[in-house]
Amino acid sequence: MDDTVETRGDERVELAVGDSNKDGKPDVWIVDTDGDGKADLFQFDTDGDGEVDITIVDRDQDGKPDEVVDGDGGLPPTT
Ligand SMILES: [Ca+2]
Ligand SMILES: [Ca+2]
Ligand SMILES: [Ca+2]
Repeated sequence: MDDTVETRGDERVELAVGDSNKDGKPDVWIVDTDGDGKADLFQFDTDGDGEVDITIVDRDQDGKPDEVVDGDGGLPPTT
């Protein structure tokens, strides 16, 4: 599966990066892809191996997921 999930834009502005399991490695990424300052891409590393396991896209930024895919959706984190 190497299709890149469709997002609002091609940017990757990481609004917040979290470490929910406190192992020192990021596992939650909240991202703005179109530069409007609002989050529209959410990624989670649920097993702590550093690779994204779930990607959620909120294309209309209404707070409700529009697409949920396994893996990083072709959009790996930069951090
Ligand atoms: Ca972590
Ligand atoms: Ca946005
Ligand atoms: Ca993982």
